[in-house]
Parts: sequence; structure tokens; C-alpha cells
Amino acid sequence: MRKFDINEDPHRRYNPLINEWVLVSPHRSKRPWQGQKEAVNTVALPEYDPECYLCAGNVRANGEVNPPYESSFVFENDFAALKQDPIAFDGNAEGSFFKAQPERGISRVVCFSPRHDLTLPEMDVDGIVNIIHTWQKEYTTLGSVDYINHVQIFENKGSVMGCSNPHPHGQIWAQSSLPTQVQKTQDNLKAYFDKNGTNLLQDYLNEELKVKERVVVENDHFAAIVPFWAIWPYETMIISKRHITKITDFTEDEVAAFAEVLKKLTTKYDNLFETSFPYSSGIHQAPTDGEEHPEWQFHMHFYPPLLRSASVKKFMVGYEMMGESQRDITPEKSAEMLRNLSEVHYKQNS
Ligand code: H2U
Repeated sequence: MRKFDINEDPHRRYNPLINEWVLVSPHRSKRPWQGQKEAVNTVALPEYDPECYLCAGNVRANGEVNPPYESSFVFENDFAALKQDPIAFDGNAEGSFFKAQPERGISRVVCFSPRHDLTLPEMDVDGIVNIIHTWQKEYTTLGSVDYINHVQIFENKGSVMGCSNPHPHGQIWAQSSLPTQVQKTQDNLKAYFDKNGTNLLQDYLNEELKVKERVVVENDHFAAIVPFWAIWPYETMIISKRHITKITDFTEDEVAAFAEVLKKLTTKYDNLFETSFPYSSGIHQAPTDGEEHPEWQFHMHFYPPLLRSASVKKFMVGYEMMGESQRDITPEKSAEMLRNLSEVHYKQNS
């Protein structure tokens, strides 16, 4: 019988963060593609767009006027997914199939800068430092609201990810419950900590830093890696090296180091297909429920949909919907490709 070759043979990999498996089919990455291509948007954006509801001084959909902001700008989402009003609730009937509960929360929009055309990879490190300071402030203020137990900071980048406006911005949804993905991570981190007395992601990162094959960018305080169990072709995760449970525990050196990794990673993403690389990214960190949470390790996920060019994206359909997640190109190969790309943005070379 032939011996298992992880670079050639179909196999499953285990994701200990969410206790799920992913099917990897390395031999399939050479198959021909005649499916859908997304239109590539190559139109250069202006620095200021009078029609944009996020640009400084412009009117938003609800009639409010944005201030003449000069760095980042945060406002309550005018179409908030969560509302702050308390709702009376007398619980579900025991054993009911129709289980539901009210959810209370706060949704905010974070404009990264007044520049309509400046995405993270094209900002300077100081600009990104300013965004990190804004995230810290929001985590503190939202997390200290008595009924808020979780603060989700995220960015949808690119129309292919459903982003409604190209003006660089992220969102924050803070709420009373732990959302499903976070609850799964919480449960697995806690079980690992209770069993081993150490932190799952810190132990994992130490192993990754020994073998190095999935590391994309690294500095003294953070590493960006393609996780061993990555689902998306170019999925990455930035993990802090020190045991940090939440963004407000960063030293100023760590803020600068995180900004540097964010810039380098997103620059490599743009350079991969010489396009403004779409993704959903989000920070996972300790809940704000007043507990200590030593089981948590600050990390940020990047889930980009692109597969083999600026216009061919991966679909999570068929088997992925009915069975489990699946990928073709191995995480090691993706990491090697990203690692070998320049840290200088392609637009600066053209
Ligand atoms: P997305 O492009 O990632 O959807 O983020 C834009 C958010 O901005 C979206 O949640 C909000 C939308 O509700 N928004 C406002 O709050 N005010 C506006 O005037 C338009 C859009």
C-alpha cells in the first residue's frame, strides 16, 4: 500500500478552534475552470467622492451630516442589525421547537480615514495605528456597557464580499450573547485550557514558528500564518506571540507591530492577483462579560474568497454545504505563495 503523502493525497485536517474538519484535495488544484468569473473593478477611486455617505462632510442616508473628520470616524449604524432597547421576555416554553430570544446590542461603522481611496495596504503604518487605537477605544466603551458581553470588530472588503461602499471602513457589532462562531471558539479554548493549563493558540503558534512553512509575515510581536486547517484558499490568521487576551492589553510597541503586520499581509494580498483583494476579516478576543478569560489569545482572521485569479472566486456550495468544508491548494502552498510576494504594493511599482 502507498504511504500517505499530505501534499498529494486527499485527507482531512482538524480545526481545534471550532472542533470541525476540513477536506483537503491537493491533487485537484490543477483541474480546468470554465465557471463563473467576477468582473474585476479597476476604476481608480477619487480621494473624495461627493456622493459617498462615508466621506467627511457628506450627508448619510438618514440625513445626518458627517463631521469634517481627519483620521478615523465612528458612528452608530443607521441601519443597525442590533438595537439597544430593552425588550421584556418571559422565556421559551420548555421543550419548544420554536426557540427564540431577543438580542440586544449596538452596531457601529468605523471609517478608516477620510480618504475614499485608501485601503489598509495603501495606508501608512501611522494611519493603521490610528485605526487600532480606535478599535481599542470601541472595545473598551462598548464592552463596558452592562449588557454587552461580546464586541465583534470586522471588515467586509470588496463588493464580492457584499461591501456596499468602497470607502474603506469596518463595522462593530456588540451584543449580549456570544455569537455562534465565538461561542464554539470559547468552548474549545476553555476545554484546552482546563485540560492543559496553557493557551491553545499560543501553543499552536509556537509549533508553527518551529516549522515555519505556513508563516507569511512575522515580527517580534505577531505572526500571520495560513492555519493548518484553513478553509479558504488564502485564509490567514494573525496571532499575538505574547499571551494577550484582548486588544486593550497591547503595549504601544505591540500596536505598532500589529499595524506593520496588517500592512504587510494586506499588501501581499493585493499583490497576489494585482487587485484590491477582497476579504472578510475580524478580530477574535476575550468576551466582555467581566471574567478574566486566560484561555483566550488575541487573533484576527482573514477569509478571502478569491481562488485562482482576480476574477475567479471559491464557492462554498454542494459538498461544503451538505458535508464539510473543502479546499484544493494546500495551506502550505498558499503560505509559500503569499510569503514570496513583495511587501511593496504593486501600485507603487507601476
Ligand atoms: P458594509 O458596506 O460592510 O455593508 O457597511 C456599510 C454599513 O454602513 C452598513 O451596515 C451602514 C450600512 O447599514 N450605513 C449607514 O449606517 N448609514 C448610511 O448612510 C449608509 C450605510
